[in-house]
Amino acid sequence: MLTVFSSKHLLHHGSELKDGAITPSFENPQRAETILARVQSTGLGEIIGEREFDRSCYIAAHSERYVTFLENAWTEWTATGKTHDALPLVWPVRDLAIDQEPGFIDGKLGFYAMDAGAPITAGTWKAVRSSANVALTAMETIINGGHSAFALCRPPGHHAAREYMGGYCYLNNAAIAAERCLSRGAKRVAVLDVDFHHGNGTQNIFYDRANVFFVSLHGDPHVSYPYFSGFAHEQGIDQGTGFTANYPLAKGTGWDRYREALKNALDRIVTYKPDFLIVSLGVDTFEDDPISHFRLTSEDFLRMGEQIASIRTPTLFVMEGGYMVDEIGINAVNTLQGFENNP
Ligand code: Q9C
Ligand code: ZN
Repeated sequence: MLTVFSSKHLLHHGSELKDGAITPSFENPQRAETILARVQSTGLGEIIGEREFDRSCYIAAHSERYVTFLENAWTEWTATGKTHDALPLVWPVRDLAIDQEPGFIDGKLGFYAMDAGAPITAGTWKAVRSSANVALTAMETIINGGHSAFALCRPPGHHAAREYMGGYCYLNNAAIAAERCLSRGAKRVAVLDVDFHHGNGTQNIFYDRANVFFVSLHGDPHVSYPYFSGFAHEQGIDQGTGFTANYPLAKGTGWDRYREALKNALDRIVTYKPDFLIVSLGVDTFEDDPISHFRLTSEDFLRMGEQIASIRTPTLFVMEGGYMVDEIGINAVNTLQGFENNP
């Protein structure tokens, strides 16, 4: 399988607000480097760099003003004399005014963020743009006839909505790739999100759409981040009704229960008859993940890949989460090898 990767991800390394303290982010550069090393050592396939894409490709999935905010945020932040990472500190919840963009960076950060888990640093925008370009480059090879590809994206994207960042995510790489398929002639695209956390951003972008079927398996939001999204009753709205499917799973879910939910999700995707499948591949469902609580083993990721391959649809894998760095390469590449080995 072809891998697309950009060293520009190294430009992004920041902090997050966790358990009441500012600490180095679990989402660190070593994650992508470890996956890359495993792709190389297993001989998964060719590795290529990313192409440049026009900013209009990002605006297919995000608002123009949000992309402008991301481009300028570091400059506006440092113009106030600050030198450390930017994190938001106030959010427009419920009845507060959301009718206009604030005129100052502190207000903008809260306006365009769902949490304090997506720091803006000096290199963030360059890394974020390269991550989206990695997804677009890999998608392009499938649109042009390839059967599968791996977009080794970092930072991840699935928590990023049309107009906000959060959960380590800025641009929604999977959603941007899905929009690209549609603009290149696809009629229907399915996005299968197997990251431990609900892909609230992808759901938000496609919630009222029938041409993108979004399906997510994740930790029950009653007790798991992002808490405010991913319940089973969220199934889409207007024309999109029935084209979002959520499978919240209990703490401690292991392969037996996961496999059943995945089978059900894949059956629904087959019924939908998508031209392309995009997998938001988070491996934070791993038993030793430091911030999640499912119990999949490294072996289980092989089976997950086999099961995804069984629906015989051109498939783009987009890297999302996974924080047990020691095993992240094994788990991500096991999924891809499982997919390739399916007879
Ligand atoms: N105690 C992704 O996997 N922090 N983002 C949760 C739980 C945010 C995860 C803390 C986790 C975001 C792409
Ligand atoms: Zn995750």
